[in-house]
Amino acid sequence: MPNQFPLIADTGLSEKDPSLYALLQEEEQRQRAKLPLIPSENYVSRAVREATGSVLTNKYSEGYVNRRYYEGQQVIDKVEQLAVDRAKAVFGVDHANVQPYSGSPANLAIYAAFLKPGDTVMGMALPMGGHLTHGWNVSVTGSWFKSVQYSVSRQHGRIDYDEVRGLAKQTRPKLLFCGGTAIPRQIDFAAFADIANEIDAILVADIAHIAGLIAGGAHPSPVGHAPVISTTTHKTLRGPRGAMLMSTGEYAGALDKAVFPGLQGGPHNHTTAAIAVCLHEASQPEFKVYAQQVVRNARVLAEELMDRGFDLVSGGTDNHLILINLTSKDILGKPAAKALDKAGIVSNYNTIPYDTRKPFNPSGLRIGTPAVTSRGMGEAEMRLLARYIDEAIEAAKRNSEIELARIAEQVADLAEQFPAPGL
Ligand code: DSN
Repeated sequence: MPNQFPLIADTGLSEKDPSLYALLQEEEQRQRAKLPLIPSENYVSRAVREATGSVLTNKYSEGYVNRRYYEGQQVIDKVEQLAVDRAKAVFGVDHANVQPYSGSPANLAIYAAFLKPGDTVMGMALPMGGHLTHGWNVSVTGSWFKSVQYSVSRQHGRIDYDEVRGLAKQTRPKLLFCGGTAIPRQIDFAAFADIANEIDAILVADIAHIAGLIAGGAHPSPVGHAPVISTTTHKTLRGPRGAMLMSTGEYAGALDKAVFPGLQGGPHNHTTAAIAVCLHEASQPEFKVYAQQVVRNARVLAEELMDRGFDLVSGGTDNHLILINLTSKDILGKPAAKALDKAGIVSNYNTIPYDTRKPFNPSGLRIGTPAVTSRGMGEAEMRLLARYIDEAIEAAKRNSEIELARIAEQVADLAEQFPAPGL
């Protein structure tokens, strides 16, 4: 039977849309040739990419396993159940919801589950290392709710738990967030749990940055301390861009209702499938080796940078992340990050605690080791990277494009020796 009307040609991307195809090729080449030190970025495996690009993108499935508003869920239900079961096994939690579209919607669902507008939430201030959705003022979490923000100590750049306790007792938030985006030190979940218990608040551990480290046993787990846990899946966990909420049984129903129908419609089933794949990968013995190496690499990179006169917030790192205060190097974060990018090292400028500068050109630089460790790099390569960072920053101060180009060649050689997975 001939087609009754002209169909949209079903050709591959290179033929259908050469302009977009060329852009994707360009980005793939960039990801191969440059070394990403952005601590929230990583490379997914080929298997995770395959699941992300799978036919599951064609399916609607509002609701939860065996409770859907659309038919045709024979496969989707099994996929989501697999992802949920694997999340529960990897993190040792009672309940997991794998539907949040990403970290910010996941965190918003926590507010929807437990707070009314105007209630009080407490989290770490964004410029201190927290996250926008932990009550920072430009986020709706800081304007629709009464927000109390804690800092790190001016002296040592770490959380001062007595100060957090004092503020919590004074302001009595209903939700207490721990975790963030620029915290180079281990989070003491037990200390946070004590504080939350004293004021009868629900403790939320946002483990987005460290989920992979926790899964691999390279950072203590919040399970048993925080009854609600939020995470993205694409950082150290090496999954697709997505998120999960995990909790004790007590809070399961409220969280599920808040995600759907509270905030979201149909889950992104292709992402759910890819989350299932990354959780399978995270349960393998090799993942433990990976997570430990991420931390070891960060420690070596931090030590090497300090030996070269860099001032690190908190004096080092316990995890995957290093926050550099560039003030003593006489350069700002933005020109430093731009120079590093020219040298083939991708980082991001970042505020440092008590920064006197604005976030768009702050005093700090944030780097981390998850992606380069995924490429198989170890301590020797971290020493080289510290040298390249140091040289690139000195070159930037002299405006030496020639020197940056020379470093870029060396970085490209190093990148070639350690091919990026999944490409
Ligand atoms: N944007 C993420 C990060 O880079 O840490 C946090 O949401």
